[in-house]
Amino acid sequence: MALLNLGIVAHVDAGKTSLTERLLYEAGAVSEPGSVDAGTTRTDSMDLERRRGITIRAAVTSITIGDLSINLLDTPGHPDFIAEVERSLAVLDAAVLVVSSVEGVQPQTVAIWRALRRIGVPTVFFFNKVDRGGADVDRVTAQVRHRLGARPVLLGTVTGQGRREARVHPVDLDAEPVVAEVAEVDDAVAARWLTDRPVRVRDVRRALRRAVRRAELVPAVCGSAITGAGVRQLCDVLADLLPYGEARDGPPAGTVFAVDRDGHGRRVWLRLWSGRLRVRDRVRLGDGRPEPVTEIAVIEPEGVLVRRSVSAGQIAAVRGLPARIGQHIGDPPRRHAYRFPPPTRQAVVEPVDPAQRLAMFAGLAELADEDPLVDLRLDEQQAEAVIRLHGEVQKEVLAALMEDRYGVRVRFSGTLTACIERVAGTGSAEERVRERGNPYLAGLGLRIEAAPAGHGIEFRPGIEPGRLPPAFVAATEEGVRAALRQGRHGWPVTDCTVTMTASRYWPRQSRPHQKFDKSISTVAADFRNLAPVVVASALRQAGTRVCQPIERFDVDLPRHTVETVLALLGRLGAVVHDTAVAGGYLEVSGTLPSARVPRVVAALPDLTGGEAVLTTTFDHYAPVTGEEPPRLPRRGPDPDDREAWFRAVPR
Ligand SMILES: Nc1nc2c(ncn2[C@@H]2O[C@H](COP(=O)(O)OP(=O)(O)OP(=O)(O)O)[C@@H](O)[C@H]2O)c(=O)[nH]1
Ligand SMILES: [Mg+2]
Repeated sequence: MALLNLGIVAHVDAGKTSLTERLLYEAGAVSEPGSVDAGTTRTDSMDLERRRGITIRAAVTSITIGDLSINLLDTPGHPDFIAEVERSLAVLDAAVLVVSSVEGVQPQTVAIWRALRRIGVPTVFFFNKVDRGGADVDRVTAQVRHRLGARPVLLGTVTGQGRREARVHPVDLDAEPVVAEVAEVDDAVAARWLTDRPVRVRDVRRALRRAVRRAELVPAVCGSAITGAGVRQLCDVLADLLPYGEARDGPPAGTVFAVDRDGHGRRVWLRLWSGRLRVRDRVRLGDGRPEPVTEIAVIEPEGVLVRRSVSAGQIAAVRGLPARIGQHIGDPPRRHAYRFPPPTRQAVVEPVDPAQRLAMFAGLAELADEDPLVDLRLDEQQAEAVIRLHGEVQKEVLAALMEDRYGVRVRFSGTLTACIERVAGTGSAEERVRERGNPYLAGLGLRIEAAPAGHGIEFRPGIEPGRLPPAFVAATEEGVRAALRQGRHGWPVTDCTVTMTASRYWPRQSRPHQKFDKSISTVAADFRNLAPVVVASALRQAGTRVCQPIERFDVDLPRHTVETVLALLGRLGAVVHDTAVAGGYLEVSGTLPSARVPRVVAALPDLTGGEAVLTTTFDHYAPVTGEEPPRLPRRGPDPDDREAWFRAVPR
C-alpha cells in the first residue's frame, strides 16, 4: 500500500488539531470527532495540552483513504515551540498548511511557508474556518498569493460563508480558473488551452501533480475543521495530487525526530527512508557501539502496533537505541536543513523547595532528552540548570510539566539574552598520559578551528579507525561537547571543528586471579574527563568572541512620531535599512540587538499613543561591540587552572 507522511502545520490556533481530528473521523478511524475545546482529541494527549487547548509536542496518527495510507503529524503552532515543527519537517513527504480564512496569513504562516519551500516539501493549503463570521476565502487566496508569493489553485467554492451552514463545492480540474493556473506552468496544457481546444481532466491532473511535486503550484481547499465542510475534498486532493513517499531498497537508513516515554520506558521515533529494520538488528549511531533494537512499534490506522520490523517509508517508535533527536541510522537522503530561529533568551531553573534539587535534575534530564532546547548545565559543586527559551509560554509549559510529571515545583530566575561564543582562530593542545599531573589513564590531543557561521560543532575523530576503541572516541566527543557548552566567557561555543590529533590508552588488564582492574586500565570516563581540560587550553590559544543575537524589526510609525522613535532606536543601537511611506505611516525596517528589544517595546506605546506595532524575528549573531549583555557567572573550575579541574573531577 502506498504511504504518505503528511504534516499538518500552521500558525497557532488556525485549526491543525481540529483538522487532524476531522480527517480521522472522515477516514473512519474514529466514530466521533474529538474536540480541542473539550480536551478529547487524539493528538493533544498530554494533560497540559488538553487543559490549555494548545499543541506542544508533534504527534502522529494514521488513516487510510482508498489505497493510500497516511501518517498524520499534528504539530504545534505557537512560536515558542517552533523547534518541534522544525524536527517534524525533516521527516515529511508533504504538508497541509492550514490558514484561517478569518485571520488570514499570520506571522507563523510566513515562517512555516518559507521552511517548507526551503526544504522542498510539496504543500496543500487548507483555508479553514469558513463557518465562522468574518471568513473570506477570496481575501485569503489573494493574501497567500501576495504575502507568500505562492500560486494557489483553488479547488473548491464556498456558499453560505461565515455561517455554520457553509458548504464547499468541488471545482472540476477542467474548469476555467484551474486550467488557467496550470497553463502558466505546463506547456502542453497551455498549448491546448490557448488554441481553444478542450483540455482533458487527466492532462490537467498529470500537470498539476508534477507542479505540486516541484512546488510550483499549491492546490488549495477551503472548509471547516469543525463542521467537516470541505474535508472530504481535502482527502481527495491528498490522495489524488500529492506525491507518495518513495520506499527505497538498500541498507536501513532513518532519522530520529522525537524521543518520548510511556509506561514502559523510553522510545525513539524514527522515519525509515530505505531498507528494513528488524527487532534484534544491531544499529550503529554515529561513532558509538552497535546497539540492538529491542522493540518496534509501527504507526498504523489501528494505533501504534508492535511489529517484528519496520520498512522504508514508515514511521516507528523503537526501543533499545540510545539515539538522540536528529541522529541518523545509516545514510539518509540529504535534505536542505532549514534552521528556524534559535532561542534568544535563557534562564536558570530552581526548585521552589531546595530539598527537591535532585528530583528536579532527574526530571530536567528526562525533559532535556525529549527536547534538545532544555540545556542542562551541571557541575560537581553547584548544580545549576540553564534553559534556552523562545518565550514565556515555553517557561510555563516546562514548569507545568515538571510539576505534573515529577511533582517538582520550579521557578525561573534572571531571564537573559542568550549569547554565543565563536572561535576566533586555531588552537591545539595535548595532555599525555600520566604526565604533568594528569590523573586520568588517557592521553589526548585536540585541535579547534573556527568554522563558518551556522556550521555548529563538528567533531572529527581524525585518527585511523581501530586505533582507539569506539567507546573511547564517543566518550571524547561527549566530553568535548560538554566542555563547549561553556566557553571562556561562559557562553556556549559554536561554529567550530574539533579534531582529535593524538590519543593514548591502557588496555584492559587484570591482576593475577582477579577480574578487570580499573586502576590499571583505561575506562571511557578517563577520556570524557580529560577532554574538557584539553578543550580549555586549545580554546585559550584559539580565542573566542562573544556574539549576541540581532533581530530584524518592522514597525509602522505615525508621521508625527517618526523623529522621536528613530532617535530612540538609534540610541539603542538599531540600524535602519529601509523606510517607505504608506498612507499616514512610515514603514521602518532594520536590525536591533535582541537585548534591546524589550526597551523598545516598553517605550513605543507612550511615544506613539499606542499606534505603532513592532514585529521582530531573529536575524543573525554579531560580535558584541560596546556593552555586553549581562551573563551568568561561569560555573566549575577556572579554565586556565588544570590542577583545579583535576581536583574537582578526581579519577
Ligand atoms: N468555527 C470554527 N472553529 C474552529 C475551526 N477549526 C478550529 N476551530 C477552533 O479554533 C480553536 C483552535 O483550534 P485547534 O485545532 O486547537 O488549533 P491548532 O492549530 O491545533 O492550535 P495549536 O496547536 O495550539 O497551534 C479551537 O477553539 C477550535 O475549536 C473551524 O473550522 N471553525
Ligand atoms: Mg493543535
